[in-house]
Amino acid sequence: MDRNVRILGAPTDYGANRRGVDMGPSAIRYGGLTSQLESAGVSVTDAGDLTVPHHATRDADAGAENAKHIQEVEEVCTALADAVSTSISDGETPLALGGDHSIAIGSMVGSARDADIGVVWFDAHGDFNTPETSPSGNVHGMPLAAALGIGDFAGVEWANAAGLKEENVAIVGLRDVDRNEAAAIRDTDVTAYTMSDIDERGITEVTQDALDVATSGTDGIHVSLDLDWLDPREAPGVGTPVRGGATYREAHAAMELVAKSDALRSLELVEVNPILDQHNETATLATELAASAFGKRIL
Ligand code: 5AB
Ligand code: MN
Ligand code: MN
Ligand code: MN
Repeated sequence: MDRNVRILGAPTDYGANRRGVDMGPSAIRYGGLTSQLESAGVSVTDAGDLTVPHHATRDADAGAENAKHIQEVEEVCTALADAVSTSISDGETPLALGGDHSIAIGSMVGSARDADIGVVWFDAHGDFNTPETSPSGNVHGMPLAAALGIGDFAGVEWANAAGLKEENVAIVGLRDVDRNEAAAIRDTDVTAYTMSDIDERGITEVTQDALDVATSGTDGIHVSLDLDWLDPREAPGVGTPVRGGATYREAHAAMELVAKSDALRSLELVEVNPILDQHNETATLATELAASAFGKRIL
């Protein structure tokens, strides 16, 4: 079946505390996204960027201290959820470009609107904080908890509209998890693989297990790729780099397995920060990994 991919830019940094990640969509496009995707044999429509309220028009201290800019995050995520769900209804596969990882709440809500979905979350971090446990108040450290309805996101019912099942969520590549966040992950039925699991079992086995978790009894999967999943040597252009991440080859191997699963319903590339990047290499890498996830073949 021919796949039609719809690019949806979400140029927001309201969920993070380092400016610049809002330029991710431009950098990823400039890194050759459309031609990479076409080389994977999919047809591409670029829908441009969602409208994100400009910082100059918003109070710098908006939102509670423990969930900063939650109003702006909601605005962006609500618009993204609609765009993702419309794209899927039109028979396409939406590809969301962040932006910080808070946009994942919108992607998941949209992807799950008319279906039961699983999620595979490639990240150095758990993104499982809640306003109570977060050390930073930055919502990009909370999207998985928010979408699962965990924690006191007062007035944030929009976030857990995805109706995700914990048993269908897998996190891959953990190496920087806050103490209370770790306890929260352990308390759930979410499956979490650390970098040590990848060391011991190899990327292929771990990713296949994660895909099995996400596809079991679901209609398809959302794959969320935080570029800080990769080692900072490969992906320096991210706001929260952590040493000891996935290598270039491991990342491609994992994305190739995503393609093989034939279950991909929506994809997102997040946390690319061109201000912190070197020669746009992180953005370019993101485009290559997306091509692998859509089945790019060498032979
Ligand atoms: B990312 C931290 N756990 O909650 C927090 O990049 C970092 O989307 C979150 O994975 C990193 O602020 C969020 C310390
Ligand atoms: Mn991360
Ligand atoms: Mn949900
Ligand atoms: Mn993340």
